[in-house]
Amino acid sequence: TDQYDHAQVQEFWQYVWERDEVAHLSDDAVDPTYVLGMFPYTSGTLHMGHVRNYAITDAYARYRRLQGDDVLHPMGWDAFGLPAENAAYERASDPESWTRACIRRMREELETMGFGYDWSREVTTCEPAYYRWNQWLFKRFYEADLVEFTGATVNWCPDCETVLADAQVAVSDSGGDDDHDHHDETRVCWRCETPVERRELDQWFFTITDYADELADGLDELEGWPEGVREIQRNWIGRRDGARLTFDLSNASSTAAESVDVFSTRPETAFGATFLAVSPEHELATALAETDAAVAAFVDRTRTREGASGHADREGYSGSGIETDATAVNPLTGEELPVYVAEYVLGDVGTGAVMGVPGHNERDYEFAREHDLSGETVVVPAADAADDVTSGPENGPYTDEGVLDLGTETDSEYDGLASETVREELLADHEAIEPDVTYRLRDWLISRQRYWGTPIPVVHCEDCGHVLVPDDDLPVELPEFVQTTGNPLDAATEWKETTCPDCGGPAERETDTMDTFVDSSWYFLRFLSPDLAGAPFDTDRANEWLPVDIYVGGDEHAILHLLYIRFVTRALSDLGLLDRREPVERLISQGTVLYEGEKMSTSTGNVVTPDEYGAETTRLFVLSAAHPEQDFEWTANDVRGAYDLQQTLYGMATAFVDEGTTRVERTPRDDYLDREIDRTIAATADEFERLRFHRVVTEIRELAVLLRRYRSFDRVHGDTYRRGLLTIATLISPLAPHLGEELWNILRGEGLVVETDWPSPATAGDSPTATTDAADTAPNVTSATDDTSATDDTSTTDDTPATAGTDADASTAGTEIEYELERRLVETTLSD
Ligand code: ANZ
Ligand code: ZN
Repeated sequence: TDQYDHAQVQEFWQYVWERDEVAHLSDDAVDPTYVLGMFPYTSGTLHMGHVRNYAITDAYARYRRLQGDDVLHPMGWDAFGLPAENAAYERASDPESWTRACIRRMREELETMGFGYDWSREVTTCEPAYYRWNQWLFKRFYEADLVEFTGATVNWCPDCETVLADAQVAVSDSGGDDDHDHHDETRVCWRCETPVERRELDQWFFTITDYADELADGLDELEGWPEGVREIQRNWIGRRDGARLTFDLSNASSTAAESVDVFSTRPETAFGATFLAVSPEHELATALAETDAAVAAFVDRTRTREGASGHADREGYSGSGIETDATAVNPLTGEELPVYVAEYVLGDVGTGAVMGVPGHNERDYEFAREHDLSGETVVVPAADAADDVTSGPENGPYTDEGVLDLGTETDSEYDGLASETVREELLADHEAIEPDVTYRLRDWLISRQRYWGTPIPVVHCEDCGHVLVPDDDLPVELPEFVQTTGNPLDAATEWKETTCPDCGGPAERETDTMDTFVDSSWYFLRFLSPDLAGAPFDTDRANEWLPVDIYVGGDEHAILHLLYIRFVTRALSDLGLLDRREPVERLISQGTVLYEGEKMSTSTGNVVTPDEYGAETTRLFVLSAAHPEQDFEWTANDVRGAYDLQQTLYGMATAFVDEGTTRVERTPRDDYLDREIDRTIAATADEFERLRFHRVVTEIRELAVLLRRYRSFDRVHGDTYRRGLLTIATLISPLAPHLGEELWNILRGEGLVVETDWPSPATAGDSPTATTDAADTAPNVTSATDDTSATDDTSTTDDTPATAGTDADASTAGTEIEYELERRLVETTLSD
């Protein structure tokens, strides 16, 4: 029969595309369009999120090729990471073989889907030829002062004697100590369930905070990025403009320190400060603990708490704190304030100390309540300023701007002024108050005490300290994997023991490996010159080929990955290796594919394998279901609809070629149809540009309906009808490339649709969009859908009474207006 055999069609065209290297991009290409999907982590199988992601980039890449662009559309593997190591332990194998097997399987799956990648540019991050450049970049960053080696708190299992990643820490709610410091869950080792400790270890960092301002400011210019992503990044960087206030310690005899600095965004509220609090990590806490046993005990207990450092949750509030015997002098009022060590003050935010303003700050208010401290309201809403009520914050803090209201006892030049004005004047006038900025962003901790990652190219020499491995000795390759409780690199004695590149004495290799986000922070550059031996990428080519014109990926990468590629691009630019400072022009954050309301993923187990209707149906469906940025529900019915569309189009092409008795003389209908084809061509170009693939499909369905209608009136004019079908073949080819080729082949018998050009209008000069406006086409969508999915070849139209009845008259009458009326009549009938 005339069924479209998707399995056979897919296999055949994939073979032809590979043979003809249709997705290959020559190195001489001039400023190609760079289309990139976030490369997958090598987990072993593609899930629906990947399929959607890569269907989007492939559709756009193929569209740009039709438009005559050279297109860079590469693919690679994010191949290092903990899961490979875990899998190796589970299967008593090694991370490399596991990863290789995953890559083989996933590449096969990508090929089955017909995604058109330039595989000659494939990049795999676990290969020494790739990760040597991580090491090289680490060295350049080190030389540029962008690397730091400093203490950080890590999870430590005392039984396994190893550092644990956050993901390896499980939470058990048994055995919690129900004391007042709110820790009633125990964090345990994933393997042996021993309670996890926190340890301070020296770790490697990239000092991304050097670029905090630039990374925040740059967001304003990223017009091709979704505002949501920009806002998330802005919050993550968390720039806060404020002030640093110096509080003198009045009984300094008890400590070495003479003053404490605090950071505040509202320095004018210092008029209402009633206490001062420092974090358990603060040097004042350390000094006070030396002479005060109660403070010492408190500091000990809280220092290793969650949130003490790094990116741990900062939102949680704990009211625990302890009063010390120190007192501080309020620089604005001269009042003596009690000094607390408090858990809610974070060691790595601002100065690690706060002035407590219960009248205007939520957390200070909570703390004051728990510790019986008074509060004072010093800023009031402008409307209340006249009333002479200066009460404490009984009803909670007033956190907005307002007017300074110090009551009758205090006499100040600022009283009655707007809080913003007071702030500005204090910053300008007061010597204990200086402008200051803080950020939420922390430096990027790149150390991992793990095997399956890039070795950090450093040796530790007793005499020379840290010595970088010379460029000529890169890459520092991973030793063979051994199964052990701790970091296998620690156990690899032969590998670890080395000589110092400086003095030739005995030295030890660094056993930390790099965070895998380092691998993915510059991979888009490696695609430009994947085999280059002397440098990570070709600078001239990068300057010509960048930015990535369109980057598509899931929103789980909206923060770190996208921040890191922006940081690394800037750092490379400052190293003179790149002109650009922003890597990505247009970012698409794809929506989620839902299945019965839940996210469809490998981990939830509800991945639909595309076997039944073929890979192409999956592509066509995910692209036609919704705009790339929207979520949509996977339903069998809609999948079936995508499948039927393919069958219908295939049926139309074969029927035309098989029976094709055609007419030679043109009628006004042919003019009309030509104009409709032109309109469709123009409209779909616009939709492709905006990635509205679902509207492209709608346009194609409508054109198909029109063609069938045209065919039902009379014998078709061969050229017109063929042109219509060929247009459909071309327009659908970015979405359903196998079908596109098949239709093309049936109708033309030669050439490839991937190598053709975007169709040109038959009616040059006419405004192609003039014939039908949007309001006119909108109602057709349903009828078009119903029509094409309910029938499988053109003969069915003969059964439609309205068509049969008008057929004879229409062929002779044939003015355009009549035709238009007929069309609407038919469509009305169909939509009933
Ligand atoms: C006094 C004050 C009064 C504050 C007021 C705010 C409002 P946000 O609020 O997110 O912009 N802060 C400063 N250092 C801190 C630390 N190490 N740990 C915990 N909190 C800290 O962040 C700025 C505010 O966070 C600062 O301004 C400070 O409280 C608090 F009406 O100072 B503020
Ligand atoms: Zn040495």
